[in-house]
Amino acid sequence: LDETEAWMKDRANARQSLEQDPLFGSYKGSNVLMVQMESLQTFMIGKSIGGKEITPVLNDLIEESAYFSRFYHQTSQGRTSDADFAVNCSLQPMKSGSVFIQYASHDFACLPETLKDNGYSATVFHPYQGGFWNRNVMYDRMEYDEFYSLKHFELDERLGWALGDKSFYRQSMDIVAELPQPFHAFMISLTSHHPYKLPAAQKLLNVEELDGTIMGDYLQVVHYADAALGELVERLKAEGLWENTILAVYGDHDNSIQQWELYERFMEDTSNPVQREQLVKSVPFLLHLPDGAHAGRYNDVGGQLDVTPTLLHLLGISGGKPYWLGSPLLTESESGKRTVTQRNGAWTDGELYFVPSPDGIPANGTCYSAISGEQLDTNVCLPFSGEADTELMMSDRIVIGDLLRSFEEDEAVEAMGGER
Ligand code: GP9
Repeated sequence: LDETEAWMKDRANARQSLEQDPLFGSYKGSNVLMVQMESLQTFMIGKSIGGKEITPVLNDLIEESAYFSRFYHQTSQGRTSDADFAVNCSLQPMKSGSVFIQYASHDFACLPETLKDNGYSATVFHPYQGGFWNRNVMYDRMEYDEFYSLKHFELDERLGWALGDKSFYRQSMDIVAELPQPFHAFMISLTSHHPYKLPAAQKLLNVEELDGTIMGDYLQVVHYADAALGELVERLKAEGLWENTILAVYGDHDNSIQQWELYERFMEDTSNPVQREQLVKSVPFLLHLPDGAHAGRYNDVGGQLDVTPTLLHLLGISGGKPYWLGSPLLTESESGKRTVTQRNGAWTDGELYFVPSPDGIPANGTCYSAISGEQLDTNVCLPFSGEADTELMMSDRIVIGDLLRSFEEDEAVEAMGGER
């Protein structure tokens, strides 16, 4: 406990040292709308097929947002629930299973709870059965005021697994428009879920030779999901919320399509193993700030664990507590080198990319240049692999051992001038 708390406090102090930044608190009191888009990856952002942009809405939104072009999902077997946990609670998911299912009774300091402590309402929307990924229980633990699941929506647009994104956003916005402000609203989309099937009338792209392949279907459904996001943005504007809401949009995880020949359409060559690794792990993350300020491409690496610290920083809520692993991505202060650690022990600092071997022995892993893809001597990466493993170990101790409960007790004792 002491060792883990001390290690987490070092992380917290590093975050707190960034709070001298003029950006800290510059969006204090803004609403937060977070959209987690199902299976949305980075590789086709900005690309066209058959003469049409695949994601025209995202492409335009990126131009007026802070866009993190080297952003990675950090999920494992818990897929969508892992993305939710990593983003909102800024801790690593489990190596196997899902924190939402295995550790829903444990204490975490997730975004909804933290924002509620700062005067926000907190609401989550997802148009599927509330028991899936144990969301009913976990969202209660995360202290959302309300969870709107499938049973709360009118099934007036049947697509994919359940309700189409367009209707989902429209019905969710009917509720958001009435929420007490400032609000934190979290929408988890579903239509672009595997197996990516859409009725013919909804397939608006000409995917040329990809027609009839799973990649062709994926692009069609991403095009639909993108259009739905466009309707959500228009509705935010129509409700007068665009100017006082931070919109955060990110992809939850990869699309599980591992047929590399289907990617050749977008990438000149996918034979390089680290290029494949980066393709699978890269998801978009954009932050649209109320005044459209700080728009541009941010090329430092970042990951899902950094989303909550980034939002807290902008809202002026201190990240100086030892509850989170990530660090703010959008800061004018010098943040030093950032490393994104994957659950399987892979990591990148933007220059190096380390892929562990299945036996988990660091010396058997493979070290690459993250820029050129060239394979390097493993010894170049080895000195840093210990840090990634330590992060995973500390996170596991917290999640499995329910240590945040003890951290909070220690803080309460210290605040009263006592010794723990
Ligand atoms: C269903 C949806 C699916 O509620 O979140 O999640 P996934 O299968 O992608 O983990």
